[in-house]
Amino acid sequence: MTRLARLLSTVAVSALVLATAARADASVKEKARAPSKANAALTKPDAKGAAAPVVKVAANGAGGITGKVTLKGKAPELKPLNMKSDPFCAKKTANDETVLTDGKGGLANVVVRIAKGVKTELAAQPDVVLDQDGCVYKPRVSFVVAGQTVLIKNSDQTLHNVHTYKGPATLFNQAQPQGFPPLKKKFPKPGDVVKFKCDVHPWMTGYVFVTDSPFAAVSGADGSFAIKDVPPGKFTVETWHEQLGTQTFEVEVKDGKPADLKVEYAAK
Ligand SMILES: [Cu+2]
Repeated sequence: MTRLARLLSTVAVSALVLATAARADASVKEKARAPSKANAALTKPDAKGAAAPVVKVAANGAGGITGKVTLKGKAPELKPLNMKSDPFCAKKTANDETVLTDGKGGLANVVVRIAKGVKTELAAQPDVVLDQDGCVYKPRVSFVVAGQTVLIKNSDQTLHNVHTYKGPATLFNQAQPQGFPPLKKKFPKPGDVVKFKCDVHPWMTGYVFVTDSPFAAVSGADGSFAIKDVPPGKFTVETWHEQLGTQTFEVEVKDGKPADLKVEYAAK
């Protein structure tokens, strides 16, 4: 009932999605094709002249983009990090998770996002939490909508030093002793990949991908991902992996059902 009430109170776009969800279909095409009648109506320029569908974050489109990222070829062996240089970290264990699979081909930590085709009137978003926990960044890979707050915590009983980079350039570099409150940071530029390092513990690595909408996801342990509440339309989806690079897909979400997207990376 709560969900229904929420749906009824959302924008016209999602109302139309709901109305057509029952006879919905979804498909992924490498090449763009003519939009369906419903899609054409939804992507018509609005009063402000914007061509892309405008969606409030709270609006629940019944569609989505779901799928799985796989690694073709042999996954590298997981190697434990050497954390002996710090007595606190030495008591912890962690692996180098640069390329992380589930052993069955599923590839984790891939950012999947709609890079083109949707505009968002961004409602208030909860902070994204990045924790320094066990002398590693958790999660290793995440995304944040430009302008949204990243809350950087230090849950360890040791000094960390949050050193962020865009490419080779430092964005900020701030010590965070144990017990200190979280740092609150915002990243304004969509498309930026912010790399997190720690000058005290050189093995610590994290990435925050800055998106221009909440229509994004990070593949989980088994490689699966789900971008929810996507309105009907044609979108350019971009995938990003810290070592294996970027790929682009054209995806069409028809009224309602999730479009299925299979993403494959070749092992290096
Ligand atoms: Cu550290």
